[in-house]
Amino acid sequence: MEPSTTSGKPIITIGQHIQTEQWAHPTATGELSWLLGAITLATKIIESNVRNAGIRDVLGATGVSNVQGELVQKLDQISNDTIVRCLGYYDNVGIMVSEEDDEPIVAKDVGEKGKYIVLFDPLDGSSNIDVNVSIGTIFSIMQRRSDTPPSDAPLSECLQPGINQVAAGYVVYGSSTVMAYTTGNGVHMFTLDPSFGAFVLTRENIQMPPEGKMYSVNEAYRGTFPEGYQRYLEWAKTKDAGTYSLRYIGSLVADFHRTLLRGGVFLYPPTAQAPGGKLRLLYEANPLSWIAEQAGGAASDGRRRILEKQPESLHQRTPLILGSKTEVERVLSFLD
Ligand code: P6P
Repeated sequence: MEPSTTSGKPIITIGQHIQTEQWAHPTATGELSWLLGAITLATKIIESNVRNAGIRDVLGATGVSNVQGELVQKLDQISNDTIVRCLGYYDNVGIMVSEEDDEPIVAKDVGEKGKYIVLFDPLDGSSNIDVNVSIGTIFSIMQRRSDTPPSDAPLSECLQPGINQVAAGYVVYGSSTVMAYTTGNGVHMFTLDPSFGAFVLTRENIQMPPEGKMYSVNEAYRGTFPEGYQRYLEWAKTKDAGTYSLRYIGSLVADFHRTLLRGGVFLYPPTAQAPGGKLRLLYEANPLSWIAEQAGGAASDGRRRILEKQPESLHQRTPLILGSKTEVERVLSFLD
């Protein structure tokens, strides 16, 4: 049974867990722990806005579009501002990269002290907000590679492959609010207890089921997927494949959270509308791919491991095949 605040089992908050992780690294300075704590604070504030969206005037669009060409929802902007305000004014955050901002954000020029780059999608799936479908926040943390002042940092500092991440996580605002994170020492999951506003440990060292008879894809675009993907989807419907189910929420964090816990595979292939894929490499694919791998899963763009891709631009998109190792390998076998 999962520990909870009433089961008599230990009550461990995410702050205590992060601290324990830090103590396991004698050279750790505590800065990353602080950073994860600031992100946790931001997601609690976002959660409060999401839960009250129908009551507070935060539903609907702002009327402006972001760098992705998507209409920015009010909650997108509020969530983005919240993360910047919780993170941006501390010396260990040098640069932030957000889905909502064309350029990197340097909230405070802290000189060579700003050792971390925080990359995030403040509210993924926001088109679902107005219809009460689960949405989420995704974050990735890297270290800067030079001691130039952040405001003079070349863009290349932000364009690091996913293998360089030092921490990654997501929060899914669903029937409950759940955060999962990794610092490279397994994947650990926490549920927000709204009665006292803390994320409490509910699952430690999560292992994704190695197989799962569930695939998650928007089949409406099937006709424009590359042929190999179409062959996989045909196969998945045959008796040879066994009984696969299709589950697609249309909110990446929710579809990934289910895949992490139940197994299966999420895929967003190249389409006619998005020939390079739709999902963003730096602050969607990289963090979720690292979490998947840390949980024993796999992540590919159809040709190579997501975490080894060298980003060419800040908001670069990528095809994404993400989930149970066996299921990802099965999809790849159709693409050869
Ligand atoms: P489609 C939401 O807009 C999002 O960025 C992801 O959360 C989700 O997985 C994907 O787009 C859904 O895209 O084209 O199926 O609506």
